[in-house]
Amino acid sequence: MKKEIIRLLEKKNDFISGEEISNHLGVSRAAIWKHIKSLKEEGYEIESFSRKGYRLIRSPDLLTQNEISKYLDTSIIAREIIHFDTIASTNTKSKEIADKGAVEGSVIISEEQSGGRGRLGRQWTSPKHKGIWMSVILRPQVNPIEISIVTQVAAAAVVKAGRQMGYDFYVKWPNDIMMNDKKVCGILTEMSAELNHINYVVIGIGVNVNLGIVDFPDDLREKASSIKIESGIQVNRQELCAYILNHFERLYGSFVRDTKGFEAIDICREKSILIGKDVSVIRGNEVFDAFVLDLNPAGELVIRKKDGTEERLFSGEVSVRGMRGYAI
Ligand code: BT5
Repeated sequence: MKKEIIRLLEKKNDFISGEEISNHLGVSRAAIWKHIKSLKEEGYEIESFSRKGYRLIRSPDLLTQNEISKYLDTSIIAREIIHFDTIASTNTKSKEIADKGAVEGSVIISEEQSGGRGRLGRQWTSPKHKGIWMSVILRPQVNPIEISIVTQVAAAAVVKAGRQMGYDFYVKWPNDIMMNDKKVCGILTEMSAELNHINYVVIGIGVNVNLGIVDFPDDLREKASSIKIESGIQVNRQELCAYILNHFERLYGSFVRDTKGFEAIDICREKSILIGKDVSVIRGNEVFDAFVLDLNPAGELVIRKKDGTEERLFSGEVSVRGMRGYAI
């Protein structure tokens, strides 16, 4: 109901009487008043005068279902959006609710994470209202060994969403999105599976949207950045968030159909910052230098080692560093 009220207020763009709203939506004026009160508590600025009715002055910059759905064009992904003001980690929360049976496509978003996570127990800085910290719950009927491609599907969705808004993103295999050689987004894929059956997959996407330099801890300032810092423009988080989900639904749909994810891999290859570069590969305790030849259709990084042998790297197992710095 609140969503419908917001839509009416937006459409009118002027005062609209309580009577008109109640006629439109078929509920009492008292009920409308209650919903308006609750919207105000959520941060909507709504003027109300007894004879004129209500007028929307400003919607809050929040990643709620009400706000994101204006830009959404999906049928499965984000059919349910659960929004938090603050939470430890959207991936952890997603796993909790997926264990209890949450439907495929459920999206968990938080304005802030107090314990945001990267891979291998690393931390993810997630300050309030500055980024997109979200996770998507998936239940793909594919073999668990195919699933690492989903990270590339998410990366390609972020690249396409960025392109739609005029930003040029690059991919640092397997899970970083870069702007001007700095990390502006990270992806964390986690899975619960049996030997040959997936219970669920959680894809966590963290995008540094409107963070300023001071929002990053000192040790990250060299290698991390935000879209706002790199472009000089305050970015509409709601729009970017919805576009990522829109593109993700299409690319994920085609991955589930053929388990190949060709379009996503093509995008990651086209926008790869590693192909054709010398890198340092970190695999467990082993560190070695290599030259990156390609990203193959299975989403594996094809490298040539110093002794001339070629190897394919699976995303779960390695980190890749540039020779001069984090990126290249
Ligand atoms: C990642 O791990 O890049 C995956 C990050 C996924 C974050 C999302 S937010 C929503 C969802 N909920 C979660 O709890 N997580 C996901 P990795 O490749 O391991 O990179 C982690 C490293 O990136 C850290 O050790 C830092 O060096 C660096 N880092 C931390 N916060 C960052 C930030 N905001 N931007 C860029 N780099 C960051």
